[in-house]
Amino acid sequence: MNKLKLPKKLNNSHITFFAIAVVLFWIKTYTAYQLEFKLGIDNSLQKFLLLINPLSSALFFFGIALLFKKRTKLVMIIINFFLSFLLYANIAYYRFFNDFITVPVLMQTKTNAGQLGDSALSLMSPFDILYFTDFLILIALALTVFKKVTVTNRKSFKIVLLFAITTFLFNLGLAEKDRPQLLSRSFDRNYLVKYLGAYNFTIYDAIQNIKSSSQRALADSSDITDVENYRKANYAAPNSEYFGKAKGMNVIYVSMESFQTFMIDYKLPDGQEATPFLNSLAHDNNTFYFENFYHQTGQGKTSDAEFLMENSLYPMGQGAVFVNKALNTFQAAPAILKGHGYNSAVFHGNIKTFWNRNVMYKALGYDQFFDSEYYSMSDENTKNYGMKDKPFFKESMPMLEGLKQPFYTKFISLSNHFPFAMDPGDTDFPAGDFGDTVVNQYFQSANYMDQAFEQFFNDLKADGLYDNTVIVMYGDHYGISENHNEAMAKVLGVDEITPEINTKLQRVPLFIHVPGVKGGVQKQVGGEVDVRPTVLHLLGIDTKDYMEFGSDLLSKDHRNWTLFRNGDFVSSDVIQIKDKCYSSETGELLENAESCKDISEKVNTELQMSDEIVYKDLLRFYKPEGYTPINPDNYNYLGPKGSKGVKSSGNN
Ligand code: GP9
Ligand code: MN
Repeated sequence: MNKLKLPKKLNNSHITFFAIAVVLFWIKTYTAYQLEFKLGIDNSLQKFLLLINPLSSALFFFGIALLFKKRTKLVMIIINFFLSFLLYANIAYYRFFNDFITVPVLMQTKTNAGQLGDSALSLMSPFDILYFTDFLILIALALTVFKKVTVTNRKSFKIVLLFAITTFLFNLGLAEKDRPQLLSRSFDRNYLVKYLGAYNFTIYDAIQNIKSSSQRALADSSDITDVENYRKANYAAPNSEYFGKAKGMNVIYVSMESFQTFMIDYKLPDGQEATPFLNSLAHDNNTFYFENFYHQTGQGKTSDAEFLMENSLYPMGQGAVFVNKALNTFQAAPAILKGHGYNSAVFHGNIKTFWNRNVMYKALGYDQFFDSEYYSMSDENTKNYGMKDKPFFKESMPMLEGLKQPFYTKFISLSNHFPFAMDPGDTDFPAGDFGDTVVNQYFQSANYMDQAFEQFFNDLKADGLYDNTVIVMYGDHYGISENHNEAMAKVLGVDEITPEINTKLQRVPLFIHVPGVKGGVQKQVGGEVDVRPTVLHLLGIDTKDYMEFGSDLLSKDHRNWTLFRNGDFVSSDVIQIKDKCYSSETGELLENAESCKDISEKVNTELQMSDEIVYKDLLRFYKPEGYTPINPDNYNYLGPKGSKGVKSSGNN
């Protein structure tokens, strides 16, 4: 080895040592990405980003070593060791959990050590030592050819740092181009790693956790008192006509991806209805169909809708509760119902890490999570993020039938997602003709979803579950954004989309089908936050002791207004948009904004209180009467094959 000689100029340069460290590390990380992780790369920009993302990390971290005057090589080797160790830890963890290590995972060492158990060794192979090759090469070089190199200066550090930052910003810029709001929405760890790399992901994750835990640390039990008082003063008592009418029945929630109310009973110019099945459901005798029901989601989209429905709390103004607050204490519907003998499960044909669901569902108390691993994710069966609705519901049936009853389940449909393009052969329904591809395709895509729901209902009838199951179906959030308002004006046959019409376009359908109970079209104004008390009251569970902001839609005291996450709101009389007050009926601007003032104050109070609960994790200080807290650590979602030496999913 000593004979190995580099040209003198290079040999004397710490920069050469640095460059070797960077290149080796870059190659290694990229190889690991290719061999170990399923990142779902689907275009050439993503391929390129994956290739360059280890570079900015390598430049930055190894660049730190250049700050050290004397022990540059040693520091570089130590840094390499830590980064290699982090990469390898992620590799081993991913082999088992199909997920990346996060700060909370590290903090839950008890659970994770238990989960890894005996399997830890079987996840490693002697060849894994290759993931430390660069580390070993650096040591060898430092002891031989670079033995005498000591010179360094801070100027080189500055240049390297500048280069690292430029590479990182270039990387981030391209990533944001491909996936807007990558950092603020932070929907999936796989995405962050794919776009920014495993090391940058760890830094991002650490910053998020520091922010979160400092807010939490400052809170104490007295912070919940105000919320309790507000809650008592605003509680809408159950309607005796409906309370307990569905007691002991199974519950199925269906999240209808991007589905908006304007579609119900809508006829295209040629007279065709895109959603004949849902239209008939809206007029079904045993269905409560809420036509003035609004989504209240923020950046967390589908996951925010799930959060609202199951916790009756509001989502965060920025980011997603599912991602940023998944370690909080919640008293969610599945956990409440567990105390009433229910078994719970979620069905969703997408990877489990999306929206951090595999972590959040434990905090919500879901016994099982049937994610993409349980479905045949063939090219034919999938689109956008995952399973198309028809094969999704079909393949879910045996899993649903296998559940212990009574069950509380949630099916998250997926194929009616932006941009709503259909695969050839999946539809013979004509596209709309409104001069906007997205809007035109929406009709075809919604029609496909409608057929999938019909097939699901038929299957439920065929296997006998239908008559003993409450089915709650809700549109999760808008599908067609304001960018398409020109076409939407044509769809609705109006000259322009006014602020009032735009607000009403935020309506999403809510159906609650209760066997044996007379329903009907419901006019009251409500939002996703109201669903939990409505459904729990139907099941005979009074929610008065739970910290929630919803108001039972069937209660005689239902408040008849609903708010949006940005502070706007709608009631049966008024609509407030950006501090302006309009009449709900005519849409005209009301000069005397007094009519909006009362509700406006409540809206601000509620959003603020809900944020307090979420940001400060206040439910950890509160135990509702008769509620048995669940422990998220007792839940595991290990996929269809399960694993040796690991507890099976669920129960305490
Ligand atoms: C992905 C699905 C869709 O799993 O929930 O996500 P969205 O973009 O609608 O939040
Ligand atoms: Mn969605």
